[in-house]
Amino acid sequence: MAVHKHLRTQVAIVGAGPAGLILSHLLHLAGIDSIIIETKARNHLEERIRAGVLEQGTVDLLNQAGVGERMQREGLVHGGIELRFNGRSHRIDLRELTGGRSVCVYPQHEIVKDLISARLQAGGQILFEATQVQIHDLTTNSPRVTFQHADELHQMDCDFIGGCDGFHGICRPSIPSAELSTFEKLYPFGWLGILAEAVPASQELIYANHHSGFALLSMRSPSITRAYLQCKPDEDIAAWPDNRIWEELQHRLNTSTGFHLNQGPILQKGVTAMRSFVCEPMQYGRLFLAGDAAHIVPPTGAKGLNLAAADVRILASAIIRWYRNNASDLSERYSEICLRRVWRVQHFSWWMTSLLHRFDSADGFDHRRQLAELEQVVNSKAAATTLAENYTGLPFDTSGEL
Ligand code: FAS
Ligand code: PHB
Repeated sequence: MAVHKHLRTQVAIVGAGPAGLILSHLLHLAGIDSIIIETKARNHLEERIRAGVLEQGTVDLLNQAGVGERMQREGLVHGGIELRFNGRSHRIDLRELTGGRSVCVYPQHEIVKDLISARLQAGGQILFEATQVQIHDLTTNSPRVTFQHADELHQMDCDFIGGCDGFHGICRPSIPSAELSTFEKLYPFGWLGILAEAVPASQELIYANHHSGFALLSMRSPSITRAYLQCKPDEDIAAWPDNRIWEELQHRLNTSTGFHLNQGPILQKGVTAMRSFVCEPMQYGRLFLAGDAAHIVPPTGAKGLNLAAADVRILASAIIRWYRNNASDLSERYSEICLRRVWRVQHFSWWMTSLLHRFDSADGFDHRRQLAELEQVVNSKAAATTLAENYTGLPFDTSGEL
C-alpha cells in the first residue's frame, strides 16, 4: 500500500507504557525529538491497573524529570514491609537496613497519566490507536517505522528506534532469531489480583507464605486495597466470586493474634500469569529494546516497572551522548550495562517468588525449607539487609553517566 504520510523524528519510540513515555521525556529534556507510536487508546493506558511500588531510584528519576509533583503529593512512602508466615508477622525495616531508603506506592497508571500529560504539554507527539506497526532497516543508519494511523499509511524516518512495546510487542520479534538468545522460566502458578473499595488493613505491604498459597496485601490509596492470591496459572476468574476471594485472603493473611481484613466492593479482578524472561542482547543495529519488550519478572519483587525505568535511563544517556558528542561507546554498551541490573533483578524476583509461593511439587520438605529461610531472613540482619537493599532498588549503574 502506498505511503500517504512521511514523518521524520530523531527517535521513534514504539509503545507508550512507562518505558516509552519516560524515554521520550528524558530525550525531550535534552532537546532531542521523539515521536511515540502506540496501538491502544489514551484512556485504555490511563486506566490499565498494573504495578504499584516504585524504588527510590525511580522516584528520584521521575522527580528529576519534573514529572513527580502529583506522585510527591499522592504517593504513599513506605519505610518497611511485612513478611507473614506461621501465623506471625515480621516487619523488615527498609529505612534502617538501607541507611534511609524507602519505596513509594504510586500506581503505574497514575505515572502513565502524569507522563502523557507532561509529554503533550511539552508539545510531544503520541500517536494513539496506531495499527499495523512495523519496523524496518534496523541495521542501516536510517531505520524506519511504518504504521496505519487515522486511516493513512505512515512512514516515520528516524535515527534510532526505542522498542518499548512490551512483552507482546513487535520490536523484539523483528530481530532475526539467530541474533538473539532468550532465557525463560515459567512458574506453576499465577496471581489473582483485586482492586477493592476497602481501607487497606495495614499501613505497609504484607507478603504472606501460607500452606494454602501466597497472598499479598497492597494498596493504591488510603481507601483502595490492592491484593493478590496465588492461584493456578489458568485459573478461571468466574470461579472466584467476591466472597470467596475475601474469605481466602483473610485465611492466608490471618495471624495468631487475629488479623482483620477490611472488605468492600471489588472494582477489578483478573489473573496474571508468572514468568521470568530475558532476551540478549537488548539491541540490534539502531533498535534498542527497553522494559518488558526485553525482560519480564514475576511481580513478587515489585520490579517490572522499576526495571523499565532503569533501562531507559541508560538508553536516554546513550542517545544523548551520540547526538552531543558523536560518541557511540555508550550505545554500543547499552545491553551490557542494562543486563547487569536485569539479571540481578531477575535473581531477586525469582528468590522472592521461590521463598513465598506454594509449589505443588513441593512435598513437606520444601515448605519447611521455605519457613526456615524466612526465619533466617527475619532473624539475621545480614539476610534482612540483602532483602531490603534489593527491594528498595540497587544503586544505578553510573558507568553510563554523561
Ligand atoms: P508496557 O507493557 O507497560 O507498555 C508497552 C506498550 O506498548 C503498551 O502500551 C502497549 O499497548 C504498546 N504496544 C504493544 N504492542 C505495540 C505495537 N505493535 N505498536 C505500538 N505499541 C504497542 N510490575 C510490577 O512491578 N508490579 C505489578 O504488580 C505488576 N503487575 C502487572 C500486571 C500485568 C497484567 C502485567 C501485564 C504486568 C504487570 N507488571 C507489574 C509489570 C508491568 O508493570 C511492566 O513491568 C511495565 O508495564 C513495563 O513497562 P513497559 O516496558 O513500558 O511495557
Ligand atoms: C502492587 O501493589 O500492585 C504490588 C505491590 C508489590 C508487589 C507486586 C504488586 O510485589
